Formats: sequence, structure tokens, C-alpha cells
Amino acid sequence: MLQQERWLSLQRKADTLWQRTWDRHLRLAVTGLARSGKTAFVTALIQQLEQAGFSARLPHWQVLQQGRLLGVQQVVQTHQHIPTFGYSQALSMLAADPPQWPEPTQTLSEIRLELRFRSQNLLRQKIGHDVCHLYLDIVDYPGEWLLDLPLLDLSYAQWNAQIREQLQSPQRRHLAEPWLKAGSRWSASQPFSSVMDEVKNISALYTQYLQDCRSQLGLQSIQPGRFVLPGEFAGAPMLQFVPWVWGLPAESSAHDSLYGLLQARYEAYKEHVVKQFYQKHFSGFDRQIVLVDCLQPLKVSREAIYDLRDTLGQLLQSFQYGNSHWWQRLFSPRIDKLLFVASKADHVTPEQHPALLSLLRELVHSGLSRARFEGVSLECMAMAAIRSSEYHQVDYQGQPLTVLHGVDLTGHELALFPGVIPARIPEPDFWRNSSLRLTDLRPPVWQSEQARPHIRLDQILEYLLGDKMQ
Ligand SMILES: Nc1nc2c(ncn2[C@@H]2O[C@H](COP(=O)(O)OP(=O)(O)OP(=O)(O)O)[C@@H](O)[C@H]2O)c(=O)[nH]1
Ligand SMILES: [Mg+2]
Repeated sequence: MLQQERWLSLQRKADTLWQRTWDRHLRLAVTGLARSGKTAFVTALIQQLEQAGFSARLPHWQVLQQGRLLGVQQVVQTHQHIPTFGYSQALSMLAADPPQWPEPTQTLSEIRLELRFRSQNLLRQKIGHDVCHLYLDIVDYPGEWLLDLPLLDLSYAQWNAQIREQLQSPQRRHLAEPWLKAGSRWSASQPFSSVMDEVKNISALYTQYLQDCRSQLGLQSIQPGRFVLPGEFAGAPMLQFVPWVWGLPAESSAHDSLYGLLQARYEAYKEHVVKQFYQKHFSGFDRQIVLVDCLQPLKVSREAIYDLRDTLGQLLQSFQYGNSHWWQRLFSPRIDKLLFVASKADHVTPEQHPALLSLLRELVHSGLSRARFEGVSLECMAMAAIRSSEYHQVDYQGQPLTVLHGVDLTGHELALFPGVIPARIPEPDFWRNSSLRLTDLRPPVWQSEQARPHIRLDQILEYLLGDKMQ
């Protein structure tokens, strides 16, 4: 009896060791600028995975097509200090009557799934150990946090010079007036203690300016990123500083002067916010998907699309491998696949998808030409996490025309041709004579437990997980 128990225990230990050796873990990071569709994407992806083999339609996901997927379930996450992704809240909003999109999110969250599948590995099959597990951690975080990386290479004085340069734009200068005016009474050498509360108020005005640049000018290059999305640092003094754009300060400013303190807070921000994010989170990601809403700037202005291009270029710096940047050594990132996705492709008719993809490629490409990506495979796709429209062909002046059907956010039914998407960054004329009719759509009415329609989520799954489920 004792012999048998010992034998069973040994066998269990061998099994655990075997599983540890063969089980796979993958930390998949999902990011994108505000409102790019991250929460909808993660929610849809989990639901498709949970419904794989039932209501999900994933013809391009090989492990499912080959009948090797055995099941997917949510399991307890390993990092107890990270908020859990609000999957059930998002699902219940989508299932509401009428259906609603999930609430905006402000910080990093994660969720862990266990995927069980049969391996194709002949050795594993021979010894009867062909059932494998892939532990998939999905991490959703704001893309704005990646925009802070360049700050690590800038001193406070250099950053100030950059902001002064940006303020040459009359539109930006107009929006900046409240904080510029409020700080115009300041002197760099005055003691900080005399303006303690003012610093707090002016940094709030500066944050409002960043938000206005986004909402009124469609600009995405928000810096410092945590001013608008502070996450766990909300209210911390290191988030209360502003660029010094008034009279030039003396050569060296006393540490208790106003300038000295703003500089110290800027340095603390770099040390405790920017570096910490890269060390604690970014360095642990295996694969990264970046969602890009290419349609939004097409509705706004030429400046907005150039700003998106530059912002993506800035964001790409975090993935520049193979160069000798000191921060690469500090964070030792290990991302081997980087996927850029044009989200909300259901806002346009299917024959426009190649143009949407080509526009995304151009937006990403200018950043690529400046960066080197050794060891990282990079791909672009167009998708809709939750397809909220349908398409029908009609006869228009003797020609077939695809018409999009959907419901707008106020509940009105739409039937329209949304227009032709430019395959490249368009000329200024495009905005003068634009006939684009891109309207936000309400999610489809759907049974809550059933997977919703999508566009290319299965191709995304194959790209991101295919090689890990062989
Ligand atoms: N039609 C359509 N709209 C989408 C889709 N995904 C997102 N949207 C729209 O984009 C908005 C933002 O989506 P979210 O998933 O909340 O985006 P997010 O990036 O998580 O936004 P933040 O958390 O605010 O940064 C939604 O409210 C929808 O209006 C999609 O697949 N199809
Ligand atoms: Mg979100």
C-alpha cells in the first residue's frame, strides 16, 4: 500500500515537472490610444475563445479547425496587485437593452485564460502526453503611457524647449492660454513655498490643455501621458508640474526655487512613473497588439492624421530592438511579435478594407523606417472586434454599390455608403471636399452568452497564438 502511494506521488511529481517543461505561458499586451477599441477587443477575444467550438466563428484559427482545441476557461491571475480586466461588466453592457459599449478604462488591467489543446508533436503523442496547456495573460493598458518613453532621453530644459516649439502652432497656443497666463506672473527663482497651491492649479490647467488638444484638435501626442491617465498615481505630487515656458531661468536654480522644484518633479516622474512602467510591466510582455483608429483623424483634419502618424512613430520607439539605447538594457524587453491593427473596420464597407490596411501601413511605416526591429516580427491587419453593421448590394445608377446597415448611438437605423477610404495619407483637398459618412455604431443586439460577429479576430488569433499551439 505504502509502496503504491509512493509510486503515485512520484508519478504526480514527474507529471508536474513534465507539465512545467511543456506548458506554455504567453503574456499578450493590448494597447492603443484612448478610444481605439482596446476594451471591446479584449472582451470580444475572450468571448470568442470561450465560445470556440460552440457559437464562435473562427475559420482561420488552425488549432480549432484541426479539432485540437479542448477548451478555454478563465483562471485566477498570477499578479494579485494588478486590477482584473472587467470582462463580465463589459459583457453585461453589450447584452443590455439597448446594447451599450463598455465604459472607458483608465489604467492597466489583466486577465488569465487557460487554453487546453492536443499537440501535434509526435513525441508527445507517442508517450501519451499530447494534452497541453497554454496560459494566456491578456494585459490591457493605455497607449499614452508609451508616449513617455522619449522623456527618458530629455532633460527638463530640453523638454521645455520642445514644448515651446509646439506652442508656435497658433491653434495650440490658443488652447494653452489659460495655463500660460496663469504662470506669467511666476519667476523661476522665487521660493517654491510661496506658490505651492498655484503649481497644483496650473498643472490642472496644463492637463486640461492636453485634453483640449485631443478633443478639439484631434491630437494624440499627449505628454506626459499620465497627466490624462494617471492610473495608480492620481494625486501624487510628481504629477504636478508644468513645462517652464516663461522667462529663461538662471544657469543653476536653487533646489527650493520654483524652477528647481518643477525640475525635481519632472525627474521623479521619469524615475518613478516612466521607468517603473517599463521595468514592472513592459519587460514582461511576450507579444504586443497595438490598436489604431485610422478613421477618426480622417473625420477631423490633415493635422490630426499627421499627428497620429507621429504619435505612432513615437510609440514604436518602445519596440526598437537591436540598437544600443541604454534603456533597452535597462528594461530588456522580449516581445517577439508586434501586430498593428486598424480597429472598427465595420464602419466601412468590405471593399474598403484593403485601402484601410494600406493607410495603416503608411502611418506605421514612417516610424519603421527610423527604427530597427531585430528579432521582432511585425504585421498589420484591419479588424472589427464586434461587427456592428451589415452590408447589402444595391443598384446605384446602373452600378452595384455596397450599402452599410447599422444603428447609430441614438438608436436611428442607418443605410448608407460610408465613402471611399484613401489608401494613403490624403492631400488637403480631401478634408475640403470630404464625402465620408463615418458614424459611431451601436453594438448589435445579441444573446449574451453567444459570440458576436467580428471581422478577422480569427486571423489575429492565428498570428498571435498559432505557433504556441502546435
Ligand atoms: N463599430 C465598432 N465600434 C467599436 C468597436 N470597438 C470599439 N468601438 C467603438 O470605440 C469606442 C471605444 O471602444 P473601447 O473598447 O472602450 O476603447 P478603449 O481603447 O478601451 O477606450 P479607453 O478605455 O477609453 O482608452 C466604443 O465605445 C465604440 O464606440 C468595433 O469593433 N466596432
Ligand atoms: Mg478601455
